[in-house]
Amino acid sequence: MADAATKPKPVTTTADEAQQELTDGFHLVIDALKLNGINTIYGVPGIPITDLGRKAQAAGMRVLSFRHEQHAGNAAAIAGFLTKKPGICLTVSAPGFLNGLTALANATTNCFPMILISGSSEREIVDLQQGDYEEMDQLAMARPLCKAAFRVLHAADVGVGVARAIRAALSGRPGGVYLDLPAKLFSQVMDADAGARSLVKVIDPSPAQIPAPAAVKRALDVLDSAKRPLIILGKGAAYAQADDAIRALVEKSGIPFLPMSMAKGLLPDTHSQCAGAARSMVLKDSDVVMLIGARLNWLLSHGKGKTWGEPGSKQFIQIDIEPKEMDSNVAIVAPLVGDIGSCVSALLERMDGKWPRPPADWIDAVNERKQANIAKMAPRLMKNSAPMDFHSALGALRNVIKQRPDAILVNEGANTLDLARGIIDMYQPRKRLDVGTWGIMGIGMGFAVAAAVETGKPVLAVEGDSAFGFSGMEVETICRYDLPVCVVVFNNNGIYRGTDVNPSGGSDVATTVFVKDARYEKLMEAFGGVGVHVTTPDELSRAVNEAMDCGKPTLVNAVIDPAAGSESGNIGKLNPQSAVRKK
Ligand SMILES: Cc1ncc(C[n+]2csc(CCOP(=O)(O)OP(=O)(O)O)c2C)c(N)n1
Ligand SMILES: [Mg+2]
Repeated sequence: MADAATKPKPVTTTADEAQQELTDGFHLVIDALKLNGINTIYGVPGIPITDLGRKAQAAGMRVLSFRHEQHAGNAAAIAGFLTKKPGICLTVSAPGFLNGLTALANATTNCFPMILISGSSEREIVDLQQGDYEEMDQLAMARPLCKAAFRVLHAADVGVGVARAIRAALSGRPGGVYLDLPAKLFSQVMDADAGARSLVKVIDPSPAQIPAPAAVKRALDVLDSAKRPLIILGKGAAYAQADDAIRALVEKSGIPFLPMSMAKGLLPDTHSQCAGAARSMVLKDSDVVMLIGARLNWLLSHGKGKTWGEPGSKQFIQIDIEPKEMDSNVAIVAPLVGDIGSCVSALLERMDGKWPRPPADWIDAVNERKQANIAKMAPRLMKNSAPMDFHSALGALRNVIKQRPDAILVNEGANTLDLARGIIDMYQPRKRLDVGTWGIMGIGMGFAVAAAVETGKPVLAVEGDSAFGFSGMEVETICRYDLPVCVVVFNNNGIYRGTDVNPSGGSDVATTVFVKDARYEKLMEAFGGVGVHVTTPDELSRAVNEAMDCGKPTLVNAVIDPAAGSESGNIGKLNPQSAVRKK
């Protein structure tokens, strides 16, 4: 049955009684989402979906309006990552849809389950290219950028359309799905009972995928043969929410582990087996590497080259739900295909009580390197000087998270990202949300909003000044919903640095620099939040601690030495270099 609150308004006259038994496209979409436990929508209103948002709110859903669809889309995507339910982004046709599409493509690349629902214009006019209001063949545009794309033309198909979208987003490797809802659909009416019967509650949308016993044995045989084993945890492992099993596997095996960025905290970064501080060494010197929900893409130098030591020195075991992931870059000697929870549990079951610890010389070598690197870094994190550099500012924020391990850290930028990833230890799973596989700028405020909404925990967003600019207007959204978000802008006057000069000597500034000494905190004040300007690590600590304690929307403008950063942070070597010296 349709939810009482979502039915058309009660009517009293006999003539209208027939009305009471009707439902329409608007209500069917809302009922279909609610039936599947989806209660939050992130979007931007406008023709033809304004009323859908209103009616969803009236039906008890949380409908959060943003200032730009890309940020609503990013919010939906990270909601999907955090909850294992598809996050919903709702947009208008053509331009709104396109604004949401970047987030949809990014979600698909990062394997976050989300559904972009966009209203669309009259099919008959769009297909004849007769120039309709916001005309665009959205379904065709979306298809190559997501896992699946569907259009619903008839009210009676809304239930199946929503069900297919949910199943496509969640099953196997999760990702983005596009659902096209033409304007005409919303006003289509049908019998309310038939409508209710047409809805589909999706049963077991991400079924367990059990690995083959032979594949489990093969993986354990390879692991057993290792002299210098390493486990790499990816964000797939974080998404899986198999935290206890993963921790048990790591601890039972005694193998050093390396967390990828968004897998930090799956086991605490301070865990004795964490090899984060000896990253270069373990990648180079390990002989057997077990990847758990981590892909051998550019972030791991494709599993080859100098990073990985002598060619042919490595054997890879890979756990992934997607069989096509295997051998994507280098040969995988022991592919273990299945969902991460099932695979890790299967490995654990077969590792009997006397599983051998890795050779002591390997563990000692890793620990030695780790301690040396930690000791080298320590004094840089404790400097209390003005202007701050990245290390001293991040040293302060590191303590904030140490004292609040359940807070969520959102992070984007270049230096601000790469250095924060190394310096700020994480202690709990799924607490670090960042630029992901694409290194995309602009996720900041969207992720921060959804992190606060979905978890109710305080959020600390550590943002390069350039990165912040991509989604900065959403501070109004943060204030409007009064979310416990503290944004820290690392203000070094530009992209990577604020010191570049225009090589032509002309009056335009260099391409990478911004207005000097900008006061970003005033943006937050404009909407009733708290703005603070800080120049030392002590001031930064005080301001952020206060914000995190009181939960008021806060923006801390943290002045960073404009000369402190390096080109592209840690990935400068990816910039193409030409032998030609011409300017
Ligand atoms: C959507 C998008 N556009 C552009 C880039 C290129 N890019 C990488 S990092 C960055 C900004 C770095 O500056 P900032 O955020 O201030 O960090 P800093 O190094 O100064 O701390 C840009 C524009 C990108 N990654 N994503
Ligand atoms: Mg900057």
